[in-house]
Amino acid sequence: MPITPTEKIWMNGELVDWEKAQVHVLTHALHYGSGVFEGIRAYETAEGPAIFRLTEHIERLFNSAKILGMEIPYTVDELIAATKETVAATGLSSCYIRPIAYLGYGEMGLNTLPCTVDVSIACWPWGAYLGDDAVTKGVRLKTSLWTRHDHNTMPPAAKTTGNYVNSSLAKVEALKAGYDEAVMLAPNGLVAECSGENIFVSRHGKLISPPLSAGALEGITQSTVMTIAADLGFEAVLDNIARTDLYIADEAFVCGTAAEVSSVNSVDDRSIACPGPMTLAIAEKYHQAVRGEIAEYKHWCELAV
Ligand code: PPE
Repeated sequence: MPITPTEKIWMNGELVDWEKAQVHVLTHALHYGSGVFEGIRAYETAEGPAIFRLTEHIERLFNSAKILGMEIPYTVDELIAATKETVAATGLSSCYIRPIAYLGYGEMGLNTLPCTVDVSIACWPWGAYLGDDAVTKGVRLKTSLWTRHDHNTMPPAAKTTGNYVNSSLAKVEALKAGYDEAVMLAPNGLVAECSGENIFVSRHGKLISPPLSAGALEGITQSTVMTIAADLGFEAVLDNIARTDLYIADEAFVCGTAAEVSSVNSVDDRSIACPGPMTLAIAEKYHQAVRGEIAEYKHWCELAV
């Protein structure tokens, strides 16, 4: 999806003009995928732009860095403040936010120990990730021929830039075959997640989503959905699912910061009732929660100014 430029990007402690936010071609992360990043959304609320679950996203960024053995030269609080400052500087009431910490210019080679860590935060307006009608019409999924990373190759728990080569292989394979998104299986053959979202199925009235141990990212939207589902009186658990759980699901949806809650209408051409009643109820409550319209979830909306 094309990027719409905004005013400023935060780079290593200062706001610079959008077009000046550049890196050297010999930046380590460009060669070796040595970066960690986040995808966050800010929404317009009655009190002004609010960044949804900002603290948890920044904490996950630090956990990704920890897995890589990368020392981010800022504190969690400093990057929370920097994210708010960036959103405020663009003047946008809602946007997508992309913080990234990466090994910078100056060292080449696989020994990352002497490398410097650079940090930047950009934001821009970003529409519906899987299409405007993804909740009502639903998306068509294809099981990828590419396997999700194993925990002992490229840890899927870390949101590492290099990990996303695997996601892109699956996404493009699905698009070229006429589908909207790819479901990825872990090396043990069980479902992990989609190329850029966690997945939920409903079977016998119970919602199930594969956890981190199944090769999924520990999604913040997944966690939000678990809370909303419980509050709606639905049983929801993190557990393993097989590919055939998807084929015979009562309903299914994918969720992520970018995709929000999007219904699934088929997996490998086996149709699934769409949009299902649980999916619709959860998607509606999520839509309200991120906009600060539900009192009990308001603590998730961290005001940018
Ligand atoms: N799994 C993967 C592989 C993933 O990339 C995401 C986010 C999720 C699960 C859901 O995580 P969370 O956003 O915390 O609920 N994918 C990001 C988009 C990837 C992209 O750059 O494109 C996102 O939603 O921001």
